[in-house]
Amino acid sequence: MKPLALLSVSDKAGLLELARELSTVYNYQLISSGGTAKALKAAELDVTKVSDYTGAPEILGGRVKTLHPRIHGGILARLELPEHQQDLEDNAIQPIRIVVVNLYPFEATIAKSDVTLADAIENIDIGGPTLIRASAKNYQHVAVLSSPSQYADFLAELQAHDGATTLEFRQKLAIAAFQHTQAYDLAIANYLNQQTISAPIPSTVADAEPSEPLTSNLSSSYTLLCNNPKPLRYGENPHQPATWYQVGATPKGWSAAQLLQGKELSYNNLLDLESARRIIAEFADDLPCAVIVKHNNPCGVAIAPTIAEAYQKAFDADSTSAFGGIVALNRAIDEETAKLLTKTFLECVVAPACVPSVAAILGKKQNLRVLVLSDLKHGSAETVKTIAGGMLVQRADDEAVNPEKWQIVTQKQPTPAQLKELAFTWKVCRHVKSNAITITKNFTTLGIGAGQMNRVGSTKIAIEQAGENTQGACLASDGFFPFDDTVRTAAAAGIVAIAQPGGSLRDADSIKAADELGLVMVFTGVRHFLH
Ligand code: 93A
Repeated sequence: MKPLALLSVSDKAGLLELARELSTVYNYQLISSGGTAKALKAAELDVTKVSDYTGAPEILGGRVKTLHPRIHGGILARLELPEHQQDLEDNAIQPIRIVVVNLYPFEATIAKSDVTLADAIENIDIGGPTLIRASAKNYQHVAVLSSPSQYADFLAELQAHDGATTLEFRQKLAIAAFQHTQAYDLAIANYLNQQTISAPIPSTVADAEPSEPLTSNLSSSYTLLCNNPKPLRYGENPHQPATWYQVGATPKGWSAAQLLQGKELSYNNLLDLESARRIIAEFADDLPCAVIVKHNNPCGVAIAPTIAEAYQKAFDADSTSAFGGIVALNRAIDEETAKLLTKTFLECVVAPACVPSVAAILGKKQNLRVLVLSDLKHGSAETVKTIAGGMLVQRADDEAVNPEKWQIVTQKQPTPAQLKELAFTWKVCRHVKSNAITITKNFTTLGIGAGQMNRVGSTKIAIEQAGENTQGACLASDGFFPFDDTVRTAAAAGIVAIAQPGGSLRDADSIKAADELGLVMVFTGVRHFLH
């Protein structure tokens, strides 16, 4: 008796070539579901219909085609076991050792603009994944092909091993098979989940189209991460549809935060909140600290004996930029702070808790979004960005700052107070977009230069923002100084101590300039580019 190879494919690309070779070169008996059998017959290949082999017709309009013990028994049998052999014999089952399946095109179906829920449901393949998973489970004996892209390698493998496959090869096919069925099921789950979400809130911006959740456009590599899609009003701009996904099965981070009052969170709110959270996380266990973020960069950060004072200092650091800002606090919002928060227009405030009596005070600013996030410290372990045809994943830059490892490179040594200030300015600086320069005094930011294409440019912006206050202040730079110009510009403005990574070919020039001008400089040995 010829060995059986089962073929049941929706995408018939490459099918005939593969089937012909299996049948004529390797002497397999082909067995196929209705449509596949028809295609093979039309090409004059010798094929048995599954329904003829099982004696069970395809029923329910094709919903049951291959779900039969004579098929699954043939796939799952372990021929080395006498009891399996016996079962096959008793039930007139022939072993099936090659299975070629590709699934109903669910993702292509839901991508169609006029798709109905009924169409989508009918394109949920049940028998196909069952064939794939059964074959993959029994990879010790069965080779399973779940995509036409595997056919060429498979034929090469047969040719290289006299019509057989190696265990290693079959194991790789099994891994690919389980990855494939997992992604397939996730696409179904995401789609069905989307069907239960209420329509996005209509935009008040005249030209904004209501957002469509992006699930159907996401490649399977993203859908693997995504849960609970929540349509956002729009993305960075009104013409950009956007969706907020939870990563993982359990709500964590912003997915677990409580919105106590205010409008729905926007895409930009979430990005700014996350930037603010990353900075406040640096000071989570510190004295009371307040952070104000605008467009993903801090415009004010301060530490003070009370949270109200810290907020006021952060606000005064750059009150122009603080308008419309996002505030993060490392202490509960108390009444005094609540009163200060309502004095100006802010988009959001987040704190680890909220004193109950502040509800009435904050309630006066109905549009202010007030969030409680009990764990401000922990973010994602990785960051993800997309590029054409791919995505970049890296470990988050979240290692704790350790001044004990810093190297003092100038003749002048920092005082203990200066060292503390340098640690503060450095912790803020690492969260400013590159090229980043921060100038701080008394644990308060005075000037921040962000996102400039050259470092001196950032320094000048920070100095200008700080104004007269730079006398005696500390400065941090996220990257090393390629020349001594930043040291000279800083010294001229009255800066007394600098923290920078070091590591430039011309470090000696910067150190010489700092010594000449009587500055303290430390090398942190760590660079903190942020793009
Ligand atoms: O409707 S199903 O879920 N029920 C089944 O028993 C079954 N068996 C195979 N879909 C089933 N298939 C799928 O049919 C395969 O995954 C493949 O995509 C398709 C091939 O059908 P045909 O050979 O009739 O074109």
